[in-house]
Amino acid sequence: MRLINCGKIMRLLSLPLLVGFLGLLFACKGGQSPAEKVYVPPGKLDSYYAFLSGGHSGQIGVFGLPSGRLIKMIPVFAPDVAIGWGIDEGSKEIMGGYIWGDAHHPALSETNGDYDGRWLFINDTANGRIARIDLKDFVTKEIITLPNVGGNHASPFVTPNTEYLVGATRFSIPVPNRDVPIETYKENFNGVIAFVSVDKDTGHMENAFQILMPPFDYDLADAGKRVSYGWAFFSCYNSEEAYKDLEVEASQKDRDFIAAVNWKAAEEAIKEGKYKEINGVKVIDPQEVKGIVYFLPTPKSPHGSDVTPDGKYIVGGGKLAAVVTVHGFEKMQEAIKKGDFDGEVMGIPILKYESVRVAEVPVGLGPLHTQFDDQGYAYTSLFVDSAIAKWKLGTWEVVDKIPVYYNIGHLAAIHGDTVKPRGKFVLAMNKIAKGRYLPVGPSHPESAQLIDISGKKMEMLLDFPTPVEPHYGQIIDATLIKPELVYPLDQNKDPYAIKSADQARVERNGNRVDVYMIAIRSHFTPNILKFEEGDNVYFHITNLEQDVDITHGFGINFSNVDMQIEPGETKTVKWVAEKPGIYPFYCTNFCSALHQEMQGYIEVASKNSK
Ligand code: K7E
Ligand code: CUA
Repeated sequence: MRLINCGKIMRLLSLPLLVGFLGLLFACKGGQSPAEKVYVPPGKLDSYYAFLSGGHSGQIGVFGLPSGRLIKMIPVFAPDVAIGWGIDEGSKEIMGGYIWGDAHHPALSETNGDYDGRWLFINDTANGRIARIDLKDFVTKEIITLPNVGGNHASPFVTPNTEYLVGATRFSIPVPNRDVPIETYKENFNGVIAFVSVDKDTGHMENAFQILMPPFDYDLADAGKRVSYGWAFFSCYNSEEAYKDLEVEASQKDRDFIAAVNWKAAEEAIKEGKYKEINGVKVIDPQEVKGIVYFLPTPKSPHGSDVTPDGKYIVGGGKLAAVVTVHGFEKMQEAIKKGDFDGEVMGIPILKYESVRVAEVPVGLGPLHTQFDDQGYAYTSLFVDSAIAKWKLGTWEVVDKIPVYYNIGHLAAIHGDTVKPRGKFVLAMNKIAKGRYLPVGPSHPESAQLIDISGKKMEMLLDFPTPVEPHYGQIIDATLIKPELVYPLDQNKDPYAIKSADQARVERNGNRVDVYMIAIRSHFTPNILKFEEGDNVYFHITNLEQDVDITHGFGINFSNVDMQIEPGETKTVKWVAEKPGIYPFYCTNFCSALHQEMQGYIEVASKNSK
């Protein structure tokens, strides 16, 4: 007996089931989970490079996004014993005698206002420098000092065709630096805004010119773009000109400034010889040369200074305010034309606030930095609120807010400070990220958080730790970077390079000994070396490999010598034969099945043994 007609029931059910199943499939596809959005399967590559500054570690962290995987640390201002950065002669010279730096703001080179993937620059707040990393091999190639700049913090933001990198004083000092009483700060101290030119073929940096400024603390900067091309905008606090107890004394005024610099006009002034030379740099004094700098009043102790992708607006993050202030570039031009001034400082006109301000956007507490997407929205980090506010350009309304953990400093969107932001994600770089990871002692790892910005509401996707203190970061489409994977041996122009084992040799000149050595799987030639006590030995080692990722190391026992030599590369390292005895040396980078056999001996004979 059949109580139920199964066939009929199945027919009745099948249509709704099918619809339901398809619906579910569709919903899953459209609404990927956070895990799916950041998952990069084994063997697959990330879509973006994120370059995050390493703060006072003096390095740069390279992360893949969306996975958040740390790919590489690039040593810049600090030694790295694994690769010999700061140990071999070439990198020691680039580091210029310092072993630390405070790296805050990575800046990718730009062409027509968008990242071009050629170079990465970064400032050193501590010792007033800018470094250039070549993205062909991710190696620091050059470090330049900016004379007269005390604490180069507002740096090294690039102009739209990388004509210039900017720099500016955080800690005013006497210019030129000399011994004066600190109490004469107002009379004797100065800030400086610096422009460093970049050779468009080689990337080589030169101090182009500087502008003498009042002794304020210059904080962040951004170059004008599109309509505001030819200008650059520097936030500053401490217009009180305090030199002690800044926490209180530099927080008195309700408004400080964004300094608008017409760098095209400055170029003209330099051509006309309107400068004086201080410490070898051409310096323009705004008391003598007019029309170069203007002050835009900005509440309160502003931090970030960010220009919108269309170049029409300058956004000031009012650190001690609850708003970001938006200035209009056109309004600024009109106000300058009309002479709409409210006094001046050191010959620099202060524009009337009402004449330049377009909006005050009530984003929340402690606004610091602003980035942009491809849909006309801005994203502002809120340090005090520990949140990101999303707001609309043009209507100036806040449309969304998301908490971050905790105390966000900078944030970075994909190409988020260029003329062509790509949207998709914003990365929060949090300063005081308590308890986000397994505890490792009193100092908790800082944290970056990846947020999906493609929808109406921001969505938190991922947490990952960042080395030391991430200040700024920039995120670039990975297809724009095409690193070289080996150095072609036939193009190796190092004066100490040798191209085959039969050129290997030892040359003595007094107590200077030059060793021309090759490294190739799995031996060094020569590998038995005899020196005399007191010899200064220069090892010039060429890695003859042309296979990808076959790197050799060279480390000497009982010494500070270690370095890594990449395929096709020559490096020189100095070692002093201080004491008689036997010194093994070996390849420190695992390179082959016989890596462990890749070794040699140095014998140092005592002076009186002959
Ligand atoms: Cu940490 Cu750009 Cu030095 Cu802001 S800076 S937070
Ligand atoms: Cu060469 Cu290990």
